[in-house]
Amino acid sequence: MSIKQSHSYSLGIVGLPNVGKSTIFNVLTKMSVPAENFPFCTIDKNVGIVQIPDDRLEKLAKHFNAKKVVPSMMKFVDIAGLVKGGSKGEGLGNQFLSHIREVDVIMYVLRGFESEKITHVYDRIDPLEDYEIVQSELILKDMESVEKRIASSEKMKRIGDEKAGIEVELLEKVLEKLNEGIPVIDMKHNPEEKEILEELSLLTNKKRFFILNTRADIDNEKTTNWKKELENETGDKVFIVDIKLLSEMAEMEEGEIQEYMDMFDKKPNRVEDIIEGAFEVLNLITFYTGSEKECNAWSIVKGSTVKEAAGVIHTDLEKGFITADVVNLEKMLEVGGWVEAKENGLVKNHGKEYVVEDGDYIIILANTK
Ligand SMILES: Nc1nc2c(ncn2[C@@H]2O[C@H](COP(=O)(O)OP(=O)(O)OP(=O)(O)O)[C@@H](O)[C@H]2O)c(=O)[nH]1
Ligand SMILES: [Mg+2]
Repeated sequence: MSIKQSHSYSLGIVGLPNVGKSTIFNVLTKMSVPAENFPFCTIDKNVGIVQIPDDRLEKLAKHFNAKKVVPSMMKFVDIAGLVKGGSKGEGLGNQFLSHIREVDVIMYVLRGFESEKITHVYDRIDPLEDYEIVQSELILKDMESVEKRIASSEKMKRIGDEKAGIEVELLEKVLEKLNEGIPVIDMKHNPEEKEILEELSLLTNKKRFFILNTRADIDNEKTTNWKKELENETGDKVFIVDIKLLSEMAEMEEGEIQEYMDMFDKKPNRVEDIIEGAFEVLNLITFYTGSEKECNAWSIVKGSTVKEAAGVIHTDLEKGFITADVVNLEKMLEVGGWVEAKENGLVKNHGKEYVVEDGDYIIILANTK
């Protein structure tokens, strides 16, 4: 039985041109060290798969002296900057929007930094308005997709397809709301409607969060207000990130970074904070498996059962699932290991309905023939 690479969730980076998207993409994707233990692969010049930094996995691997360590992964997609009217052929951006159809979460990068040298396409600094512009482009692209789908469903409806009829009715309502500037994710839909909409992979139906790119050493009122306004308007998480600082830190040694960080009263957000943010937005937790041969970290949506967790590792493990022994990884290591954890009654045996908790170390018993 082969071990499947943990399904990697993916994140799409969007924003106006020259706001720091590629810079942050480079910082995020450079985290990987060139050791075979930490697989890193660049699929395309603007797509990178990154290992999730994970202290608990490191501790587990050290405990077992594991030959191989397989962290959980996240895929990042960096696209060209969007501009107003992109959907009508301005700039390059809109044609690249299709590259982020499949991502699980969208990270907006908004420019808050002033610089004479770096041109702003609209010659002013206004992250809130920039957000509106970028979002409008996503909405326009979605309207295009919805209109196309309505046209094809109409045909099916005419030949008596009942489901197509329901779909047309729903999509027409969605189109109307999109036209009012409401992203799909902010509309109210019942589970059946949600399912129909899922299929369309609409850009404004994705979870999202914001990077407000501005200098870390000036904690000014302007930045705080931008953050508040954005949070109020969207209800989503906003990270203040000094992208230039991060890219400078990427070139430094760890000791040097610490010295640098100590200069700030309030610690600037780092790459780990951004990834943690993405995990939170996606509602993901991590569980662990492995021993001397190989230690793995796996990401899974909070609320998943241990049987579903088995499926993340291998479909055969889910199909043949019998039972699982589960212990909190850190508690297990505290008492000295698996045997000690068992002796101390920390290991619990669970059936398929057990809901996995963040930090669980799991041994699955399955009939895989
Ligand atoms: N002063 C300053 N410059 C920055 C910052 N972030 C990025 N830059 C600079 O801005 C320029 C554009 O950055 P990119 O990361 O290429 O921007 P982008 O959003 O990918 O731009 P497009 O690919 O054109 O859409 C580069 O010269 C960066 O060095 C920042 O926080 N402060
Ligand atoms: Mg770029």
